[in-house]
Amino acid sequence: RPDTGLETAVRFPADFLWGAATASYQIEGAVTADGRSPSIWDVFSRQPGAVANGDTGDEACDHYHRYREDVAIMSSLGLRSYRFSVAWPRVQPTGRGPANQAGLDFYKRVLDELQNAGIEPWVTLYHWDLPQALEDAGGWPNRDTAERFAEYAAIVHKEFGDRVRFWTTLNEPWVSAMLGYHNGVHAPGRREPAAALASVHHLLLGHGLATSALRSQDPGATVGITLNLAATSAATDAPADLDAARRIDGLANRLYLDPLLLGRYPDDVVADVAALSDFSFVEDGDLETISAPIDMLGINYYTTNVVAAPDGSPPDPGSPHPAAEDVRHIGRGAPKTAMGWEIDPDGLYRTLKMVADKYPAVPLYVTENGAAFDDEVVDGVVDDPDRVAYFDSHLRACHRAIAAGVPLRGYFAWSLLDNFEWAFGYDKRFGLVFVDYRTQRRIPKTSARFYADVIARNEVW
Ligand code: PNW
Repeated sequence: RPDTGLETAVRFPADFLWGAATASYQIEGAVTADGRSPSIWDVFSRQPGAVANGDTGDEACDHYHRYREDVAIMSSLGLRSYRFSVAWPRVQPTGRGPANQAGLDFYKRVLDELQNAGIEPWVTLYHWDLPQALEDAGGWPNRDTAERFAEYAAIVHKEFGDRVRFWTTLNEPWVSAMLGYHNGVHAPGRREPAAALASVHHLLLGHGLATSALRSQDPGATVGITLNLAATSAATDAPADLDAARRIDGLANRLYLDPLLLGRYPDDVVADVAALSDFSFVEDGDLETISAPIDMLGINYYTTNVVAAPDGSPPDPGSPHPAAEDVRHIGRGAPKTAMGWEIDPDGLYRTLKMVADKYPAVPLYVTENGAAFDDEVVDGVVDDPDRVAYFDSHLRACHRAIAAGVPLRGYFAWSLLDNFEWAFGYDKRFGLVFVDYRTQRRIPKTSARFYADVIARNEVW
């Protein structure tokens, strides 16, 4: 990699957990194998116009059949940990009732392979593939889904609890609720703001109930949740801009952090959305359940928000922020990734610092961070200097946070493989490893070599 001579080497703590992450629907394929039933993504991706190019997860990276090769790639990169998700519809095809052993057996095979490779498994119980049968019964706006989730979590933990130390209940409840039920960009594609707010609560409740189920089965388990967080700032110090930042910070960050870590919903956010919901879905005891202590908090970080006050222009119909569709999203003018997301490594530092400063101490992990760029294979090689620079700068931000006292314990690159990037289909490539979807050939990118070197040296140099 180019030696600019401008940066100094930064060394990470000896026990820092280095990994990479994936999610079931994004990589597995084999959507009808061994008794798996449809998830909301199988159904949603078939709706015309829902996903770019009409792509679906039917084959994805065929990881269901190629997991051995994929674990071998993880070994070659020296990953210490691998974060993956379990597909609920493989384990409980209708979202309730007895476990489907054939579905569990797939993850058993993956865990065997990881164990042989000496790679620490990190299980996410829910990364958005809700059994369609539960959506048909009302989905996350329905309180019963939280109970069903806890039951499913207990099944998975009972089966794998002896071999898995790290458990994430939910990945990014903000995305599930707001993209799934408010702007409809993700499955199940509903545009019902009141239902989206009920989903927030039932997702968090599901997290709390699952956490307590896991603890009762193994008091020693390391249990937490992953949130996508983004430090949010105002375009100027004008009071109206500051208020816009307060609103978006409330909807994107505090609506999740406050109930989980402080045991209450933020009053200002509840007031902001009062015309949509009276929060009557909150029952006695729910906030105690939701705020039961966690052992770690996962943070997924991609970019930040810079916002300004409404200026009278029409509200954004695609906004993921209920009752804040009029807030203007202003860039900082920084270079963007292929997702159109501005690259702001300092934003990762600010996000970590915000959590550490404003909330009771909890070990933090960056459970996802990465970037899509327009990768190309040239002579069998995928050279991705932009992604190398992205990882380099964001890892330096992590190191600065640790030096400032933030209890950051590990980092997971998103993603191990190029994969099904939700509404963007296979167009957007986030992998350390390139996937040729015609042949399923895997080609580690330059960034994979870079990351392997970082792990081996335990430093960015
Ligand atoms: C995360 N947004 O999703 C997910 O956890 C991954 O599955 C996904 O592939 C990755 O980030 C890259 O997108 C997000 O609209 C999707 O702000 C959308 C948003 C944020 C995160």
